[in-house]
Amino acid sequence: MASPEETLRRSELSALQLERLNRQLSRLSESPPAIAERLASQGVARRPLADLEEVERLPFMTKADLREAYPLGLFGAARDQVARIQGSSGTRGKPTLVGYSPSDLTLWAEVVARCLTLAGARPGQMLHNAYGYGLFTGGLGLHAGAERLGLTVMPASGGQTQRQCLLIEDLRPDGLAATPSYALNIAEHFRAEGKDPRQMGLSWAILGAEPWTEEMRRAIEEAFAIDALDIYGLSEVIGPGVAAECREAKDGLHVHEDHFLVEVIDPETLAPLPDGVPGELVFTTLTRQISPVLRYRSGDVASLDHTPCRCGRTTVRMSRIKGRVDDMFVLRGVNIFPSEIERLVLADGELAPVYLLRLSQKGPLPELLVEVEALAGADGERAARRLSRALHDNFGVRMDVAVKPPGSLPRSDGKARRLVDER
Ligand code: DLL
Repeated sequence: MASPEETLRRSELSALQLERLNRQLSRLSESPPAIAERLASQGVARRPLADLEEVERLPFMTKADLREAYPLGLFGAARDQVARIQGSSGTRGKPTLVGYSPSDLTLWAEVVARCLTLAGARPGQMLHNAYGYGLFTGGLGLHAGAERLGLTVMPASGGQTQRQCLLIEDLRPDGLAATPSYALNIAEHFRAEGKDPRQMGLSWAILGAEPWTEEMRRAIEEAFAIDALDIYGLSEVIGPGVAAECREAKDGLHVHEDHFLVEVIDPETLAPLPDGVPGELVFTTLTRQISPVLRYRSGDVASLDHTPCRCGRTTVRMSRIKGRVDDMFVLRGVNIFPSEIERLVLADGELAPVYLLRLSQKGPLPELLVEVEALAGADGERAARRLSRALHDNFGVRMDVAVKPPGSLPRSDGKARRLVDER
């Protein structure tokens, strides 16, 4: 069942958002100092906004602001008000840390519970949670949301895939939470043990934390005989729970707009973009007490759709994330996201659903090597030639394809690394 906030009329929702935004702005004009000063310097400190459109007058925040304020500078609260600290993985340099008050943790659990409901979870079911527990928000975020909804949670965390398989086989959970790449890794592990993942009794999975494609969805749904739903979020906004797909339509992720105001902008000109046009997602937290963000530039590329959804919810839907602005690379003048290559690799019936992109530059121009694996018994060389042709037809540029021995490409147990930049 959708919660009442997910079925408000647009006018009611906008009024609620405006009221919450103004409350948040008046809090922010006092603290944290970095945001308060910026608001003051732009002359928007004290006067409440008259309508939501006016949000465009407010300054943006970026990851660089969070890095500058490391460790706790943007929390906007004394340390003893903070019930929990989480962060983003920070593969390069220091992690980005965010804080939660007790009521922020309640809000987080509530939006994750909504996502699980969207995915088809019902109280009394069991969730196998294979998102990593720790600083990363995936494990603890899904855990709290599942408890809130009344599920039994198996806190498996990421890794030790053999044990994951054993627990799934013996406990027969209804749902699986993992990154899409890890879900496939688990399916592969079952098969390697001579077991059919379709026989494990799973019926749905809630997958996210990394970009994935419709082709990947199909591969996962077929592997386990389940419905696979997309969940999106980022620690700077709350963690998982910002948005998720409904099982009824599987057509865009419902954004929990009563807590998160979303915009899409052109990342170059910073101008707002209309529905249907992909651009950078920008979020404002409306209710978070600690680590609030104002027009936070997520770096994620998607478009919005305000048309009503088949499931009855009225919240805006965002498209699947195409990729991160920083993961896009340019090959002979063509802009490419790794996910666009994923589509082609997974559409090939003779290739395994794993790949690694290596970007190098020996001469004057960058070159891309697409590493793939052939399925057992398939003609790898023929598949490589076919993929090479499909890549050329699709992008109009040449890319090299290398078929690696089965099982030799790295498998992920969390966020998969798709692109290795060797330049
Ligand atoms: O990845 C939160 C999360 C956990 C979401 C579990 C979903 C499930 P961070 O570690 O802060 O938080 O990384 C956030 O991951 O800006 C996106 O680039 C990417 N991301 C998250 N969900 C999706 C998704 C978590 N469904 C960053 N599709 C975001 C594509 C996603 N990318």
